[in-house]
Amino acid sequence: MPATSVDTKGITVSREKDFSEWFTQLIQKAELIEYSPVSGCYILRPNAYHIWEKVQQYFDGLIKKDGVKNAYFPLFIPESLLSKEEAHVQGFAPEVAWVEKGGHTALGERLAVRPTSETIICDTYAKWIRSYKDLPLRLNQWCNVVRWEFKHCTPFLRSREFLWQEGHTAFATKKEAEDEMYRILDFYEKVFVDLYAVPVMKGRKSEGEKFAGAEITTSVEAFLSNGKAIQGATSHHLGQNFAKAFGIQFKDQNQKDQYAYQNSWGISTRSIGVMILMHSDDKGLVLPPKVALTQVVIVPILFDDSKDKVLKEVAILAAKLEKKGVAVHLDNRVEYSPGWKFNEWEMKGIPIRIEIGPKDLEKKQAMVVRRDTGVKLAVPLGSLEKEIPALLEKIQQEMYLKASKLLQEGVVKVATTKDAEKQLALGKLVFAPWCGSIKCEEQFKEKTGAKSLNAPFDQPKMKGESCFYCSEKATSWFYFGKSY
Ligand code: 86X
Repeated sequence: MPATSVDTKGITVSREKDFSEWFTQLIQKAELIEYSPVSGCYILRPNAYHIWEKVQQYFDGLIKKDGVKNAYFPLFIPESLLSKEEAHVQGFAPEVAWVEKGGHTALGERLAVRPTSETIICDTYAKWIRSYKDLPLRLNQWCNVVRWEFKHCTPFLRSREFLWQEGHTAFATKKEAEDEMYRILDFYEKVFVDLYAVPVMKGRKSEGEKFAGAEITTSVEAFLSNGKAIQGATSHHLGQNFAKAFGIQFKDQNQKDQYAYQNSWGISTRSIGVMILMHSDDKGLVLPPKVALTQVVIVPILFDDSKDKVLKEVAILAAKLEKKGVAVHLDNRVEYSPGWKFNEWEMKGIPIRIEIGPKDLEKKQAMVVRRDTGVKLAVPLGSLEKEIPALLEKIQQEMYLKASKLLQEGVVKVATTKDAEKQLALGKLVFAPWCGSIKCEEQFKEKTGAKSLNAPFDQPKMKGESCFYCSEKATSWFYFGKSY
């Protein structure tokens, strides 16, 4: 019997008891991920790839409206190019994957499989940028990147190949560049809030946590119910660091040579992992309606004597909902029991399930069940067309509100290391005044396993607070937490 087949059985551990095993089972049983023969490389199945396509459409629309254009740069980067900017390669070198041969013939120069494309793009920009009239130059690419991780890999969260977009831009002035960095960060926040229903902490990274090639790194970070924070996307201001290394110079209006100011920014398929971890439960995936490939599943309750009537009615309903722009799936399979189907669609995170049987038809109603809350209510058949799109909106909003509450309740202001340790042990994030020194951050991490996440842009007014760790004068309030 299919009802007992292994691959469709529920998740066998609870989220609370074994978070990592729960996640591993969930992503396979919800048919998001299939494992591949290469360790650390995963197959994104249609349920997962659809989410990425939604992010692509949405973010691509935002940046294009802002004036960014898409392009594509090669996958292979010559070693000489990759080594050009010291700070850039430093620390990353062990993760680079290399192509050394074509067939049986050794290449004259090794080629890196792109881990990120600053070098090849800056090399190109140096040829294109001559005058202030060539600026700003703002390109983005949607592509895959490879980083040969040696730590344990996890689908979405840490994989050796992943998909992302990388934006690379050049400006005549620092001000324009910095403004863009913040605008793009706002777009990332919109992806998390509007699509993923995930609230984020938006802010500036510490000196220790920023990208070494950048002057300022900004990020959005999410907070999960296991007490851990996770970075969602980053937007960097590179200053003139790369322009100097790659000779990106232009003549300004006074015919004076200047180095361009640059940014780079990215969001990856890791963000899908953040969304899954944020919302899902012991029954499986919970999808925000905005990213669900199937938003509504209709499960007819079939008996021999009323089968035809019920099937006719659900087909009419499915067509009506589709016309309203709802992504509907009609589960007409006769080989599976309704209960079995309910479990399957719950596992897959479908936001709404509609059940219709002969008794419902008599009462001219359907049972509507929300995946996020489990709440079940009877809705008159005639109202479904109007009620279902409204309910999808409501689910999207309430998933966001629930996650916001978790974040709000998860952040605690602290003044001392002792306070911070106590709160972290309780699974909280801490918000603390900090002097900003790398030494404090390192020692605190040693002690607690928590690092700085970011400093929000709208800071509480400083009233001469001292650093929560070393008691020197604090320079800004930072979020700290255990993180992925
Ligand atoms: C840093 C910086 C930046 C564009 C982003 O964060 C968003 C999109 N790039 C990426 N970074 C590296 O520069 C890097 C370089 C090498 Cl050589 C590597 F093997 C791994 C890397 N990882 C991150």
